[in-house]
Amino acid sequence: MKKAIVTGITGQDAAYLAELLLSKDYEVYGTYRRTSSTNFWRIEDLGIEEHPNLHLLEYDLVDLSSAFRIISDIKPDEVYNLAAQSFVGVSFSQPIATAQITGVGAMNLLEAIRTINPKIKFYQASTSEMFGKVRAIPQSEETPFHPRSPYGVAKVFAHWATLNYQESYDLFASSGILFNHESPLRGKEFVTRKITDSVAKISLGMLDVIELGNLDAKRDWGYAKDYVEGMYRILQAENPDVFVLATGRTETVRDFVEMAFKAIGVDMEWQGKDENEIGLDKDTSKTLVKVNPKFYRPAEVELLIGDPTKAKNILGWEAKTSLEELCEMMVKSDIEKNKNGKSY
Ligand code: NDP
Ligand code: GDR
Repeated sequence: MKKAIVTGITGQDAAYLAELLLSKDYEVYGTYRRTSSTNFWRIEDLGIEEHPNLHLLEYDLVDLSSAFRIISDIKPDEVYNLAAQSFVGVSFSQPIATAQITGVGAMNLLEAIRTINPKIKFYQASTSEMFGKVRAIPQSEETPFHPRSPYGVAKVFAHWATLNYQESYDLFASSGILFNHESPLRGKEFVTRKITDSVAKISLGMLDVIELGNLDAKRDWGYAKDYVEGMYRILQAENPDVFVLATGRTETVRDFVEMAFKAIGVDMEWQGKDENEIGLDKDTSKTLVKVNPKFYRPAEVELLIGDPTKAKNILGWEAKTSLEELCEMMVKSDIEKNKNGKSY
């Protein structure tokens, strides 16, 4: 039975990846950090929290000694480093913590692996945020990086650390450059889930208006469950490498809002510009969306669209779920969660 450590088990991707690895008969060690109230709702939602092959381990990414301990105690075949301070907005207010967790945290694990057993395979959760300022459309493995946030900067460090350890110590250390991927398990601080949860609340009469930041930002959004399959395939490939996982389609935040309202049968129209822009119900003229500059970022990533050709050719991986299907799935799930008073 193969053993995998998946860091960040309380997060979206680790929950789906753990589910996938369990279905492939792995022994999965999911790591969480100690907080005053632990939060396992995602693995509970997936019904895997009591799976006999899922073990929960306390681990903080910034603690090098713990990295050595978990690698030597568990003796894993594969390590998927999915834990991070992953919210771009917060990285502007907590840049140093983000650098330590999201950047140095990855190197702690690499150090432990190369010292204890360089045969352990390592996956680093890299991100399209490393591309930042648009240098090419679409963005591929060859596109230069220009991060636009402390989060992006920290992820570039972790990405290059992964490649450096691969080249220097011959580790099977790979990096997946994943574009935005969402799901009903997405955190509510991220824009898609904020929108679908708010639309659900509006449809249930629990909220009047959604306040958002930059409506013009364009993202390449896919379904998280499709993407964890790609992570798994990256570590089963013949050689360690870098792969972009994306859908190849980009839409604005405004488009996603329209799609989410469509899922509850509401057609929208837009009036005004920039911070005065509002979104209205076409039939009733009721205001549904307002812009609040408090959600703007000091530097924005305007346009992301990925080129997943390499992943398709080498891994046989493709995003399967359309944005419309994903958005509808999230709105429906949020309506159910809000109805049951269980809106995490
Ligand atoms: P989430 O924010 O849902 O999960 C992040 C996880 O990291 C949580 O379990 C969190 O724990 C944990 N964590 C945070 N700080 C620490 C720490 N100091 N020590 C240990 N664990 C910590 O992220 P996603 O699941 O969406 O993303 C997974 C990874 O992929 C992240 O690294 C993210 O940056 C990256 N990524 C995500 C993309 C996406 O679109 N989702 C796209 C590209 C990359 P807690 O619950 O306690 O906060
Ligand atoms: P992102 O995701 O920064 O791409 O990082 P997020 O959903 O936070 O923002 C996407 C875009 O929407 C704009 N936006 C808003 N964002 C939030 N959160 N809240 C708002 O109210 C709002 N209004 C507009 C943002 O400005 C941005 O342009 C995610 C994270 O999962 C990262 O960890 C990951 O690396 C990248 O995706 C790929």
